[in-house]
Amino acid sequence: MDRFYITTPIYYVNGPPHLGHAYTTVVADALTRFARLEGKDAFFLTGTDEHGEKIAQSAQSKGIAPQKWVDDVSAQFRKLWPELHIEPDDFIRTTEERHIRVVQAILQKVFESGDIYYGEYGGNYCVGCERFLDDDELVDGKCPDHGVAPSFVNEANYFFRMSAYQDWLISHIQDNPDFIRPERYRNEILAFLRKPLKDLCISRPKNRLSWGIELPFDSNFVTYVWFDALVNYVSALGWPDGERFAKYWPVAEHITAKDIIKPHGIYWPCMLKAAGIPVYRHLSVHGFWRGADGRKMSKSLGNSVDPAEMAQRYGADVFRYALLREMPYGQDANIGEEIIATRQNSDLANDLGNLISRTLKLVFRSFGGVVPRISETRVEDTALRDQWIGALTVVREAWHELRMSQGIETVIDCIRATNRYFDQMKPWELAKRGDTDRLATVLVSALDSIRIASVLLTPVMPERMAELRRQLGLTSFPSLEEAERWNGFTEGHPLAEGKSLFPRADLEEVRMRELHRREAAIQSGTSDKPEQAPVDSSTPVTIEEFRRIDLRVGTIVAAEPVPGARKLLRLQVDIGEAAPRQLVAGLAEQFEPAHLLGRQVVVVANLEPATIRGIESQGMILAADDQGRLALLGPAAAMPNGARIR
Ligand code: ME8
Repeated sequence: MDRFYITTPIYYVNGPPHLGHAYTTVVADALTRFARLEGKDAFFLTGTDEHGEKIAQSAQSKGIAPQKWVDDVSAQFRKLWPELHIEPDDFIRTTEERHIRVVQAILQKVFESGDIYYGEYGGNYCVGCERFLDDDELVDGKCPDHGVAPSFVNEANYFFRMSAYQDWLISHIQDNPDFIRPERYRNEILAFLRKPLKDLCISRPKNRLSWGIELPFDSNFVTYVWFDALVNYVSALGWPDGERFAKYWPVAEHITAKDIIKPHGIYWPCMLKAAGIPVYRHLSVHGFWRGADGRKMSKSLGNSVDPAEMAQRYGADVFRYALLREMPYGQDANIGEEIIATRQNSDLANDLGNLISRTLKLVFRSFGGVVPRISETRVEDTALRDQWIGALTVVREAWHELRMSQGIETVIDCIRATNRYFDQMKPWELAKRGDTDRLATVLVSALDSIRIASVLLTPVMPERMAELRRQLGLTSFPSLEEAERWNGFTEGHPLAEGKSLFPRADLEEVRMRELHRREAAIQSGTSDKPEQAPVDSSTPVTIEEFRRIDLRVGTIVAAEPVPGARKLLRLQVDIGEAAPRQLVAGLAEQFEPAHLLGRQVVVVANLEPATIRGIESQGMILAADDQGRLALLGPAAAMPNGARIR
């Protein structure tokens, strides 16, 4: 039997699970369920990463003993997964004995082979990333992912001779094009590898950090958290001689977001090679979720999405559907409650739900809820069949290549085609006319379509599809083999009555709720100027995208402080329109309102208005920012207000 082994990152327990964690784990769960539809023997691993400075610091800041802290937070992850219909086959914690044993055995093995040595090193350490950053990884002296300056650490430690594996790793990546995918992340890793690879510092002296796994060959040190964490992927399988290891390791596939490709794409393969363990088969990297406003999710912006709340409000299956549908794997995507609700209303209620309810209703009304006998088929019926059967190959390939969003879209396209078929065949009129033969064929075609959809959407919406299959009177575990059969119902097969599967959300209500979330965040926020998403210079903007930004010259005609807001000024800026624009800008710490009057500035004129401290801001003023020291931008010579900047 074909096998399938998938892992998520094991998540840091410095805080409760969030949407990003939920997404990767939903992806792994859905891929596992898809593998089972294909009849594969599948194993899905997730867990928590519980050692290291970051965790020790978060426990300390709460005044809680590290073990108690990690027990509590890890339990929050384990509690959330079933709420999202996520069913891992194992959940590993790095504080478990079964893991500690394997980390120490691998360290000992690599130590004995001569690839671990003692030495001294100084470098910039980011606790958020839990790794030393190279100088060229810093942006304005800060870690671009965590927005803080790393601290310089210089101490004697043990090192893993990673440099010895550089050439081997480059060839391995070149010889195995789908080792790291999608391609842009493979290229990113190959780009890292164009520079000489440094050896990896793999220990921390206990007198600085004791929360970790003791080195087996020197009890004065604990293991560096990444050398500890990555090993979970084999310790959970019982390396070296566990039955699961023999069964599943040869097909290992890791999924992570782009933030941790370096440990997964570089450290881990080198560690495996050094320990004499075959490398994993795939590393599949996805992008980052941003808020609905396109900015990095943050509490202070009120644009974050709480997975437990969404699952409760829409049902876990609808939430999973929205996540898998909205993010093309590998790219960044935006998410917010309105996006989820819109997906529910359009794809699920309008398309799928509508097809199910009108088909079942007619089968009950005209045939007493029993699948009728079909006599003749027409070209429209076979065209519908061909579309569904053709879609199966597309869907299967899409899931194999982690294009779940496309796989889902293909199913929804078929559902839409079935709805069009239904509209054209007008079975309600056939019923009225008493054309029972034709009516039977049309309804059975629709039923077959729904049955195939119930199989193909099971990985995404396991519970709703189980209920749908109950209503279709199906008792078997869904399989792709079943989906390949058209005319899959036998005459006389009874359907079961049931409730409507996909209710509709009131979008007005949803919008109000989102607005309240944002306002509440701004009201309660400590910062007047919300933290900005780091600039993503890896994805170029097109000239058309740039042209969409309407930049104008304007003159500041009024300026005053915003009461109660240390940093904010309320400005009126004439940009050549009938009335000046009102803007709220974070300039108060550096500029006296009076000194701004008459200054020409650059205004983003088509920025979505935002309400800040109850004042509507209708645009934004551009300034250069040197770690908080601001210089306003303006034309080098006086220009008419409203002059366009190109
Ligand atoms: O890095 N969008 O743990 P972590 C999408 N313990 N996915 C996101 C996301 C976002 N905005 N934010 C987080 C660690 N993720 C280490 C891993 S593995 C041996 C050790 C997801 O808690 C995504 O999967 O910081 C990302 O790679 C992971 O959470 C990072 O989780």
